[in-house]
Amino acid sequence: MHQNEPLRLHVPEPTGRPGHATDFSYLHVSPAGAARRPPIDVSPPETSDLAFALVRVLDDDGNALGPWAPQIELETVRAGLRAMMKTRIFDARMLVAQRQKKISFYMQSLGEEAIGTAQALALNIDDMCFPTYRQQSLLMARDVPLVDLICQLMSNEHDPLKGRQLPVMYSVRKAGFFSISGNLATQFLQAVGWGMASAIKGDTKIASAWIGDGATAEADFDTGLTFAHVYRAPVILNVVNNQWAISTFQTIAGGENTTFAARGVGCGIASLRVDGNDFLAVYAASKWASERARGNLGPTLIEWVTYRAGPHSTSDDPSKYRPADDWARFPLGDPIARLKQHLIGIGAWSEQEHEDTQKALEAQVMAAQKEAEQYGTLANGHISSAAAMFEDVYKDMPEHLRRQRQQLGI
Ligand SMILES: Cc1ncc(C[n+]2csc(CCOP(=O)(O)OP(=O)(O)O)c2C)c(N)n1
Repeated sequence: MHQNEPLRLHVPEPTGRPGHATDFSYLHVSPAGAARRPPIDVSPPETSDLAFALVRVLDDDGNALGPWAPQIELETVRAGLRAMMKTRIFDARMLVAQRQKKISFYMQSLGEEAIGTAQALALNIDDMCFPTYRQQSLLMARDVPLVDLICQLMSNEHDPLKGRQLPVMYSVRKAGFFSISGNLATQFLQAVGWGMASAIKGDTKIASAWIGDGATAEADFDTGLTFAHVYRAPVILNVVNNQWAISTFQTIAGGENTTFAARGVGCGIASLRVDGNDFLAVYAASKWASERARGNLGPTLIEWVTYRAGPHSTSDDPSKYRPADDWARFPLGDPIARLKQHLIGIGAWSEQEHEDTQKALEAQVMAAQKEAEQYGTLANGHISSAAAMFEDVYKDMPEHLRRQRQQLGI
């Protein structure tokens, strides 16, 4: 033993940096079909191995393998592919709109489209999702009108949120999409409370909580796990591990030599680590967790292993902190390409259909943007009335806000 050796602080570092390729062996990718599928009434400690494994269905050739291959209608899978494609097209289009100064800010979900899409299709429409800013695929899968979303992004006269929120911070109650907040992790704990309320009322709806790998370092994550475990809340606890939180690698949020799924097991929660770029695995694991929740069997934590393929936001430049070709080397690939390959392989899709769908969705997004722009863009000043700025701070406007509004002469 080196008794007198000076102590050192360990600061985790990614293996890859600009100009130096990432070594992705840290992901411990297992083959498709290898992970076992326990019964839904499994006790949480018995999921320990699954919290360190990787549930996968689609292999590299697009075959669906193993016990997690879901019972799913072909039409639902095709709808899933379309929703993923729509998400990506919408993201690309809005990125351009931000560069053209029509909107002030945008966040893409490139590479993560399967997670929200497949879970939305596995849930009921009245189950409430508590998303972060990177689950627009939930909205796409639930067919929320694109015009409403674009009006929010443009903060124009038809913005459902009246220009009060940063672009992307949608709120679509009737589509089971809880108001996004910029404060990381807060919604994770609130989702647990919503699930508890559903149980207190004797309802049948469940909640779906969302958080990124970085935000798991917030205290609300741990508090959420404690409450979910103690009250056996009907909630799916989704951790999207896309490897990065802006410029910080997931190891600095606690992912080194362990998994985020393992955190659930330690708190007495059934936990799975799943290939987040595998639409069929996402659907199957989400269904499994929803059946547990609906059957009063308790919460499930699912770590979705994926990769944030784009910049963190329109304000970020990833070339400063990670290799430019990182996504191309990521072992779990592209969720859209993988599902496309699977569907073509079973004769349920074709290159032609893909191309036609791509064109039709591009036209749909363009038409929605054109319509939304009629109500104003950031550039032309068609915004909600300034008087609306004072509304909804409280249910009834207090005297001091009334006075402030009068001081503006409106
Ligand atoms: C409480 C709080 N702290 C810091 C921030 C600034 N911030 C915004 S996004 C982000 C990174 C979050 O990363 P992660 O949770 O991994 O999600 P991802 O962006 O990768 O989807 C940070 C630090 C914030 N919005 N709220």
